[in-house]
Amino acid sequence: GSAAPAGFNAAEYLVERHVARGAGERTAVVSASRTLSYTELAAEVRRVAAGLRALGVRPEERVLMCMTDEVELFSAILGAMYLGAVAVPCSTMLTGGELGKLVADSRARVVLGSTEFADAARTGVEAAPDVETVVFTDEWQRLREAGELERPYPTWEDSPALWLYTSGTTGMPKAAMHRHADIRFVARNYGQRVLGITAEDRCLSVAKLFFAYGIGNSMFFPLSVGATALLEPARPTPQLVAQRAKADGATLLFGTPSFWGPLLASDIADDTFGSVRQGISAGEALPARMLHGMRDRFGVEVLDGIGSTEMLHIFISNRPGSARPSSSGTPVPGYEVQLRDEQGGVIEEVDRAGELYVRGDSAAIGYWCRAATSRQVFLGEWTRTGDTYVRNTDGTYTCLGRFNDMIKAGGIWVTPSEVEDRLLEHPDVAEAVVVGVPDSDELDRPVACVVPMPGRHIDGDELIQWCRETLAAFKRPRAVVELAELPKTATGKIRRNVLRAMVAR
Ligand code: 3SK
Repeated sequence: GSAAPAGFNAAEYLVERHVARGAGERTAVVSASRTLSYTELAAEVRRVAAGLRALGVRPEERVLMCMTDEVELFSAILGAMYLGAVAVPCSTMLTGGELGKLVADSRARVVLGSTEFADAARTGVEAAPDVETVVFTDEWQRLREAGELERPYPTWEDSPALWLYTSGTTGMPKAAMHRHADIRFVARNYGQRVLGITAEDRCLSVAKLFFAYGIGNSMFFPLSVGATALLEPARPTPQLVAQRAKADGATLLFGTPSFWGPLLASDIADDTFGSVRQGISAGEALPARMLHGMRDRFGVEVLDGIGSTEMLHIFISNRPGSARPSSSGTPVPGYEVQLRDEQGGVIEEVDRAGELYVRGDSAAIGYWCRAATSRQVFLGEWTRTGDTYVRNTDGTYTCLGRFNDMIKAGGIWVTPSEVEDRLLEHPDVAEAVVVGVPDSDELDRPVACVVPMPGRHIDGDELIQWCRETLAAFKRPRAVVELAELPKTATGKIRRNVLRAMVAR
């Protein structure tokens, strides 16, 4: 039989462990409004856990959050885990309708929201009959009044801790379900063994806590070693991030190519990032121009890596001191990767493209209530990434694009069919296909290719606005191309590759 499950609670590991070891006075988190020591954060986590329990939340139930990066979200995620419940931090970029689908899918009975998202949250909750209580940050005291939960719920390594919604090629986003042990695994293998994070580090992330990339950067890695998380609730413009990095002495700066590009185009002073010992990039492949620009102008080496929500964080990465342009690097300790051809055969040769598969102990246990999709993605110990990669002669891996039609815009997945469905609701549109078209930095942007209804013409700006009415802004097409017809195969399937090449010209 299998061994008895080992006890482990990620919130205790990330917060109370440091207090128990006498490091409670160290700074755990600096937000836009407050600074909390580990002792203070531990108390806050125990209070939120007690407050959630008083609202009737039971271990293993979901608590959904639509909140900005502030101390409240930090303690909500950790408080839910401390109670043995499941934290479900959701994107703050979604419309009320989009959020409602996630709330209903999760079957959360308690929703926590930042007051500024009250309208979206209220609309969302209307579509979710299971929700009993919504607490906004301006009534947070309600959550803190029930005293402190004395001790963490005795979760096991394999108990569910965190769900992160991710988009798919078709249909609704689905929740990748992560265990308590996954959090320790990514913190040890990427945070500690690749980045060499120590208690002296101060982490600043452009990606927010509701992204897998962001929660690792701003919570799991710093808290795993007693370091400091720098939280910023506002949109991460280059000016704001530069100001926070300088004022708060960031040592690790986590970004994406869609941040490095505007940063390099800005007039921000070259000595701004003097405290930063390492830059990190993920979300999209880092263009060589940005790697060189960040090093030559700001003196910051940016390590490119690839991760996924399904694996919780980065599993192929460059290494400090030897970042190689146009490469995601080599597997992170604890992970193995394979390239497979379309028949599933393992590719041994270098320079031959294949789909990237990864094996490692932080893989999600599946998608919530998506058995068929889970069986296609989580194949025993191996997880399919959907990315096309090659192995170079030096053993590093380079990304060539997607195996399917998904588009990564600004580092965030966009499901073409979701945007196409919206375009097709417009009375002027007969056919619509959305493809990812590379810009001058080779970063994909969604472009809508549209065939008008007979006798009609397409107004591109109006169609983009049409999409913005019901879809999150990051999903909108950045351009609209009118076509007389779409390229199709003999059986009527749209030839997306041909379309991509047509509109890229
Ligand atoms: O997009 C990535 O490369 C990534 C990195 C870390 C965690 C999650 C993701 C999707």
